[in-house]
Amino acid sequence: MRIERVVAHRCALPLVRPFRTSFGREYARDVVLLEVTTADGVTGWGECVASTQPLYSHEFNDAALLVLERFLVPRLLGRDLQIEEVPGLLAPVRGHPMARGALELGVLDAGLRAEGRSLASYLGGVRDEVDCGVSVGIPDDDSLATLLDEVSGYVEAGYRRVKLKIQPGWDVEPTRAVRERWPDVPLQVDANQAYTRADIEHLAALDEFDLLLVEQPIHEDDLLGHRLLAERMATPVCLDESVLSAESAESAIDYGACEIVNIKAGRVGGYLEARRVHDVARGRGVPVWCGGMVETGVGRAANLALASLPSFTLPGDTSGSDRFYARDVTEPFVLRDGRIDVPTGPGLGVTPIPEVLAELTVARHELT
Ligand code: SMG
Ligand code: MG
Repeated sequence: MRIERVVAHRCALPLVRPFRTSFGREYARDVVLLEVTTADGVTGWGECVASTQPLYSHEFNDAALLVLERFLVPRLLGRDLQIEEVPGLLAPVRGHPMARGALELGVLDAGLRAEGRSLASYLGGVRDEVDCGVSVGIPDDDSLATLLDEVSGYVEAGYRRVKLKIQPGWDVEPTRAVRERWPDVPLQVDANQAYTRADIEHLAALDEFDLLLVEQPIHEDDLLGHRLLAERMATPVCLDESVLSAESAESAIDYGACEIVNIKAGRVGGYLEARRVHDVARGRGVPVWCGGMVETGVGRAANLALASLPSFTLPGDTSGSDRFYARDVTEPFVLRDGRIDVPTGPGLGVTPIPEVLAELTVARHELT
């Protein structure tokens, strides 16, 4: 296939409620969608999962657009390529995995659409529906009542697992409150690096709540800290931000810093690298699950395809579109009995609805 044109649509999507984590609070999602067109006139879509500000990681959308336009898109433009060549062609550009992942996804979608093949089938999916979890932010008013009210809505909606965002001052108490109210709900917590090695004893207090895992409690560079925590805690330690490639997943697992892996394609540079992370974990008997970055239907479709691979044995942050959006850019993904169907159509199986995309778009950038 030959890539002829790449257009970035920068969209603003209001969230149904603010999403607050240990690193910030979002009221709306700033999303870059890439429209990739081939010389044969086939169009594919990719989503960049960075945000306006570099708070989850170093990436942010202004920088992603710049690196795409100046360094990434030119590496693919006008040449005959196979999907499998894309990571290698983009690899010389260091860092910026979310920008690389967005472009790779657009090319993947276009290539698979041309072949009439679904992303799940291409990646090696083995499930036609996936178990879904939901990520619950820190309430705006810091109140347990607000938290319980929100969780109650998700439990009633049928989610198969609940993840609570935690930070110092918002950890043991909210986890206890949720566990007491729902003794059987599969539960886990995510700190987004908010703790240090000095907090290991404090974090070990979470053991009493029978959690599936504790996600990225300590700084992403501190593998020793995570290993010490894993040795101290009965609850499995899961890494998110620390895992940037299949190689880093392998190091973290073999070092003893990571007993479960959260896989996000954007964090590792795309869905092909995400599959490599899955394969490394699988080879070591380490369970994985699909993380989320508050994606629109474009990225959500791809995550569902990824989550259909065999070692995704834990429910992912693959919630229904209505968890975040009253109106998504694609047809919404809807939870049914706590699960969502893996798209079966060619490529992503969904596309942005032109009128909705036009309404949500705040800027359009020709990247070619
Ligand atoms: O998409 O459901 C979702 C969000 C899941 O909690 C979630 N993601 O660290 O895992 C994580 C956070 C990062 C969100 S940054 C926008
Ligand atoms: Mg996380």
